[in-house]
Amino acid sequence: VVFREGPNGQGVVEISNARAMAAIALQGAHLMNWAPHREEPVVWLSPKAKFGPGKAIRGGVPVCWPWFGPHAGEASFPAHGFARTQPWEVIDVQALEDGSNRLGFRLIRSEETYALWPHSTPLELYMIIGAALEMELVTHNDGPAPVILGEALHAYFQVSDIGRIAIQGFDGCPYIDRMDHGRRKQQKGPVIFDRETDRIYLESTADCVIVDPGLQRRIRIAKRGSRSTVVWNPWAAKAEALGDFERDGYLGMVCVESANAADDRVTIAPGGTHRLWVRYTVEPWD
Ligand code: TA6
Repeated sequence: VVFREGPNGQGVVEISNARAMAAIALQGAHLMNWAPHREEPVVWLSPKAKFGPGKAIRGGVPVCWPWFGPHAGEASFPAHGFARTQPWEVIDVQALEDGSNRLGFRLIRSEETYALWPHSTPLELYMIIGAALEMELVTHNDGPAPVILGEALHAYFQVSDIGRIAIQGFDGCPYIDRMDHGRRKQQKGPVIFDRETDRIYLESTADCVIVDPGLQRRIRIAKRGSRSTVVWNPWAAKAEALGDFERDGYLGMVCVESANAADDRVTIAPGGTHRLWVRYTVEPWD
């Protein structure tokens, strides 16, 4: 495990262990890439990702917290909350017996963040970096009143070609189609892509699998403590407008975000703790 200065002067933690390689920026405790050995990188990072204060890194696994999407009441507040653009500190580094590493991070709160979110809710993120990748986002409520939390691990996965993959695991799930005025629809069969896609799958607690014939691999996403899953690909025009995608970069990625993003936001009672846990594994192509 090596600590080095990153592209924006922020710290970066680099891990190279018996099972995998990874890099995490301290801005946002933002996992930027993860590659199990002998595998193509599983997590996608835009070659045009921008690194700077207040700017979310395009790719990896951004932490969306303590709200998802635009703020319900204040249009000036940052989309997807502030955790992903704030500094975090490392609170734990362990080498595990199976050759992987466990890292712990804590969000550093400030006047700026209390102005956006006036609650005492310490936030920690734990990762186990190995042949699988586990992440657990832990929110404590140290305040006197219940808090309502929106959140997502907004993971970008590398794929061979968005037009050739399918995502299994949502058959029959209701979803909000954000490309069709938020209309509620029902998924039939696997999710496939031929246009900008931005959906919140509700009541989606089962594993899902990204099936990628081009890379001959299946990426399994397991989760606990998350009731919705956001599936997103910006397609050409939106990717161009966002400005931190390479030309045609959208073809090589898909977001599958384990979330509590809609009417499944989480209420944490005073003294309570909420955990959102995910595990990403690559399955052989049989
Ligand atoms: O998760 C999907 C989404 O909410 C899209 O609507 C799009 O806004 C995407 O997140 C990226 O958001 P960002 O703030 O990271 O550019």
